[in-house]
Amino acid sequence: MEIIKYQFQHHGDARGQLAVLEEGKEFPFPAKRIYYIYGTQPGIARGFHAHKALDQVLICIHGSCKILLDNGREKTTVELNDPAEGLLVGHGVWHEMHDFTQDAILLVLASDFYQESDYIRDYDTFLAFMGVDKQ
Ligand code: T46
Repeated sequence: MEIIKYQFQHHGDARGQLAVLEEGKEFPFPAKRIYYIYGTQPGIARGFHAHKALDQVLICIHGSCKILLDNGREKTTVELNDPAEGLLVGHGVWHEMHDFTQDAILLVLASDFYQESDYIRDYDTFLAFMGVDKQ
């Protein structure tokens, strides 16, 4: 499946680094909501759902973690470990986040406000939503 990543503007100098994300340039939608996941306990995986309409860009701004992406037909895993890089997790993609380092901070830009009704938390329901026959 296609992996879409964004490289952010990266302004480094002798003082350190500064990354910039501008809507329409480094990410594709107005971010109505921003949240972040941190303090993830060892061995814990999160996610295990897809969104019906929500698009998101995931940025691991500290530490690292892995993101499993699954469109119902293909699966792939992407490691995030660069604070100047974002991963698009579009709607209709089942995703699981795992292998968080203890210092990991996963920042998420979301295209809409939180709505539990936008979540598909059951894998068979996800396959049906995507029109994929269960193997
Ligand atoms: C996603 C992945 C990448 C809210 O009340 N508002 C919010 O904006 C969010 C994101 C969560 N919550 C509540 C809902 C649950 O009671 O926070 C609790 C934990 O959420 P959840 O179990 O869905 O967390 P993850 O890490 O499994 O998933 C989160 C996002 O919810 C989800 O949209 O795509 O990160």
